[in-house]
Amino acid sequence: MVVACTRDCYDTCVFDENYKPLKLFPVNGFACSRGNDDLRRNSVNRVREAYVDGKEVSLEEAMRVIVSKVKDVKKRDSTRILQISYDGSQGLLTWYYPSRLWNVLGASSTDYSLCSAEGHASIAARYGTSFGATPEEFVKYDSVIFWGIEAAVSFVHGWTLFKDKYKVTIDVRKGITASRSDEFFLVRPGSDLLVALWIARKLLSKGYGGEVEGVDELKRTAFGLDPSYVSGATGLSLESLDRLASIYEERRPLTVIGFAMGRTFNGGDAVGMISLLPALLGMKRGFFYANSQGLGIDFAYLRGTKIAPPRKVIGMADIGERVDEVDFAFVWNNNPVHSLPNSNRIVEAVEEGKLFLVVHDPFWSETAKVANVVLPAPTFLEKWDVIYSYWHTYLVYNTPVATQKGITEWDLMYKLADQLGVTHPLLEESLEDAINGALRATGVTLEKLRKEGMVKLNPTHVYRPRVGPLPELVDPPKGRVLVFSSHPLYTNSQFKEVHGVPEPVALTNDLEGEGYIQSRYGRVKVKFRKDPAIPSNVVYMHKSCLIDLDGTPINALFGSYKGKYGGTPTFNGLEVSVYVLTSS
Ligand SMILES: Nc1nc2c(c(=O)[nH]1)N[C@H]1C(S)=C(S)[C@@H](COP(=O)(O)OP(=O)(O)OC[C@H]3O[C@@H](n4cnc5c(=O)[nH]c(N)nc54)[C@H](O)[C@@H]3O)O[C@H]1N2
Ligand SMILES: Nc1nc2c(c(=O)[nH]1)N[C@H]1C(S)=C(S)[C@@H](COP(=O)(O)OP(=O)(O)OC[C@H]3O[C@@H](n4cnc5c(=O)[nH]c(N)nc54)[C@H](O)[C@@H]3O)O[C@H]1N2
Ligand SMILES: [Mo]
Repeated sequence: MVVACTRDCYDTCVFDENYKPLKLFPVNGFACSRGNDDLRRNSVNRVREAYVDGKEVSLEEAMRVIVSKVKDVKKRDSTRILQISYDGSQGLLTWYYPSRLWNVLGASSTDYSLCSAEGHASIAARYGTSFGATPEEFVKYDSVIFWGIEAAVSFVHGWTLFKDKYKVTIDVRKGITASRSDEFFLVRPGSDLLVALWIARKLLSKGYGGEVEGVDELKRTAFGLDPSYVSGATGLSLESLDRLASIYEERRPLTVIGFAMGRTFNGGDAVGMISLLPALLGMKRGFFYANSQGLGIDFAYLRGTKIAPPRKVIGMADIGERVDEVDFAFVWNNNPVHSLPNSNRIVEAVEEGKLFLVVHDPFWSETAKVANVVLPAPTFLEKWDVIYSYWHTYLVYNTPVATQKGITEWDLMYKLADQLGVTHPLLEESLEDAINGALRATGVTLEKLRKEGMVKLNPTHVYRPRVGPLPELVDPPKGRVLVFSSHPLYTNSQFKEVHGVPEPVALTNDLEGEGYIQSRYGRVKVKFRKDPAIPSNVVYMHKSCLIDLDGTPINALFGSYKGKYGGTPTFNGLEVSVYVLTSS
């Protein structure tokens, strides 16, 4: 019997029934601070009852309100209903399966682009799939390049596997990963494509690249680069750029590409080009980005989108801007006020009575706090589910270890369907059949998972690398840009229960005191702290900072600017101006 930490994290740790981390590779008997905090967090800040307009009501009453609203909006235009979910829990039943109801109803859907779609799509354009190295393959390398990833914080188990190995970091600031690496290359934000192209040029000029289809076109782009432009734009001397190429040639490192890279300026092209570097050297799948899309799990089957495709898609980058197109939003497993661009517009639409917002969450998230209806959800410690990892290849049958509070996502879906009077084969398929249908290509059944607790998948992929779409050479941002990274104590907006609401602190190398960050979309008030390690062109914040000093979401700074491959909002590299109000 095992429990999986179902949160949005590379590691997806697995615990025994006493909630001790398994000694099994790659969990290796330890968890991060969040994994260690989970049991005590489980009883704090919980949504315990249902609420309508801030008043406690019975679940039945809350559902009556939802049903009447949905019927009303659906009569006019079902696409004015929007379902919003993301990766608060990585359970197949918690996250994916409940979409069926909204797809059957003809509601609008998001594009699930928030975190990593940009990189997935760009790598898939070169390899057919974004599936890269597995943990078992990580340990075969004796060196690693952490490219745009604060791995020592965001990917603790992956980082630990390289403890005694040669580590190189490429980042726009000297973070923990960079400080603990053998070599560090400080690049200008959004210039990674040029760095990667320079390395490619060096390797191509030495005759590498023969196995990669379309390499002649890449040569034209790479050999056409002006060395002084590349050096100026990236902030790296030609010696440093050449040094990186030699590291690739001599050490043949694994390249770990951060999700953060897909959210940078021109990040899609950068991720694609970086992922190709090992292929130029003939290293088969010598990169890692995220393996979720190559496990063989049929997520579309779970969501029912093959049979009932969403009638309309509003990209996650665009929801704030297009909030006028929505009258009713149903949110679960996501905290949009924290995480979506332009989220202040979502809050305003609710406050103005233009948007009716329903949130199903175990905790009082920032979004639950402003919602019209709030419903209590069990945490992953309180319900069974099937969990996958985007790094290792174990599928886990999660067994509850605490008494259930609230209503599961699937029971809520069945009840709402029943009260709405909708019937559809997608809503009649049993949970077991839905899981087995989604796992068909993996050869694993729910029965086997239940019996064994966890089962290792062995996905196979054809390896035929190609250059794919040629990258666009655009100038990186020139001014100060905003950059985010993971906080060691929080996962996105989670863990305020243990550590409090993170202060809106922004690090720069010169400012101290309260002041504003201003972008072309909005303005937020923060506390500036001086940190000499931050380059003068960077404003750095933890991505768990949610709300500014005046109560405005930090994401008021963002608009619908997004990547061209997967539509991921560009959270890193937005040009901002900063100014201090009072000195302290
Ligand atoms: N502790 C903890 N772990 C987490 C999470 C968490 O919230 N807390 N979140 C999880 C989730 S949802 C995700 S997506 C992953 C994110 O994990 P990562 O991919 O590691 O992303 P970040 O931690 O956001 O930041 C990575 C680094 O990118 C750098 N960076 C920013 N812009 C650029 C650029 O233009 N070029 C280069 N080279 N570097 C740049 C930042 O300075 C930062 O050091 O981590 C997961 N793990
Ligand atoms: N400014 C800025 N914004 C960003 C980023 C950034 O770097 N900068 N990063 C982006 C990234 S990488 C990501 S992944 C997103 C993350 O954004 P979110 O998806 O909003 O992240 P989480 O805090 O993980 O929130 C998920 C919500 O799911 C709830 N939840 C957890 N378990 C369950 C469950 O079992 N059932 C239900 N119903 N709910 C559950 C949690 O309580 C929480 O309220 O934010 C993005 N937004
Ligand atoms: Mo993410």
